[in-house]
Amino acid sequence: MSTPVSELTPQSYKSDEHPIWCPGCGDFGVLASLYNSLAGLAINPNNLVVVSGIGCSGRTSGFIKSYGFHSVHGRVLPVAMGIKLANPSLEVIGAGGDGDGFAIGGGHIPHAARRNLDLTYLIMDNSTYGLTKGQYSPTAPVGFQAGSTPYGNIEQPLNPLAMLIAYGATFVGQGYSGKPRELADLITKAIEHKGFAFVNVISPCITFYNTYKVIPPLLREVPRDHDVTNRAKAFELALETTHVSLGVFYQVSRPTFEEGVAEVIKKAQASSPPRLDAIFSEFS
Ligand SMILES: Cc1ncc(C[n+]2csc(CCOP(=O)(O)OP(=O)(O)O)c2C)c(N)n1
Ligand code: SF4
Repeated sequence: MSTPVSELTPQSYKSDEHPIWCPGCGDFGVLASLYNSLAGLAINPNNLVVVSGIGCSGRTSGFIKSYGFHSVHGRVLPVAMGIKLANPSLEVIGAGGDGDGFAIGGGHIPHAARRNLDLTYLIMDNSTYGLTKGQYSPTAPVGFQAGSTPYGNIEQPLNPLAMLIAYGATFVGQGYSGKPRELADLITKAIEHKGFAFVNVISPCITFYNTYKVIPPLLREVPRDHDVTNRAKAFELALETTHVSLGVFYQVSRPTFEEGVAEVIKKAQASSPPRLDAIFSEFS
C-alpha cells in the first residue's frame, strides 16, 4: 500500500536500489536534496516521473521511488516532453550530466526552453564524463587534462546559465551539491515554477575531476537585491568570472506549451477542417 501523501518523508522516495556512486561523489548531495524537496512538497510518488539520461548522474531515476525512465544518452528532454504532453497532470523531472545534456543532448535544450513545458531539468555538472572515465565535457575549463585531452582542453567551456537565459527558459538557477539544504530550497522553487525550470547543479566528480577545494571559495549567494525578472541583469550574473553565484538567476511567467496545445485542440475541434475522405474523393 502506498504511503498517504500527508505522511511522506524523504525516506518515502528512496527506492530499493542503493547508489553505487563513488564515495564522496557530488551526486549524493543532489539526490538527498531532491528527496527533501519532494517530501517538502508532498509530491505523490504515483504522480511523479523522473527521467534520466546516461552517465553516473543518469542513474538518478533508479534511486527514486516513483515512475522513472532511464532513457538514452542525451535524450532526457525529448522523453520528458513526450511524457508531459501525453499527461500534463504528471510532475515530470529530468536529471542528467553535463555531457548528457550539453554535448550529445545539447540540441534539445533550446526547444524545451522556448516551448516552456512545465518541467524541471536538473543538470549534475561535474565538467567531465564520469561514467566513461573522465573525458573533458562541454563545461570543462580550457587546459583540462584527461585521457582524451592529454595536452589540455583547447575548447572554450559553454556557460549553462547564460545559454538557458538566452534560449528563453522561464526559470534559471544554480546550486551546489555541497550545500544540500540550499539546493533543496532551489529545487523546490524550480518544481513549483510553472514552466521550464532549469537548475545547474555543480556536483563534483571526486574520482576524475575533484573540484572540492576549488569551488567553495568562489561561491556566493545571488545578491539579495537581484531582480530575477531582469533578463539583462540575469545575464550579467551568469557571465561573472570572479564568483560562482547560487540561487535563482531568472524567473518570469509565460504560458506553457501544454496550455498552447490544449488551445489548439479546442480550436481544431470547434472548426470544421476538410474531411480526409472528401480530399481523397477528388483523386478517385
Ligand atoms: C549514444 C551514446 N554515445 C556515447 C555513450 C557513452 N557515454 C556514456 S555516459 C557518457 C557521458 C557521461 O557524462 P555526463 O553526462 O557528464 O555524466 P556523468 O557520468 O559525469 O554523470 C558517454 C559519452 C553512450 N552511452 N551512448
Ligand atoms: S566517476 Fe565521478 S561522477 Fe561517477 S560516481 Fe564516481 S565520483 Fe561520481
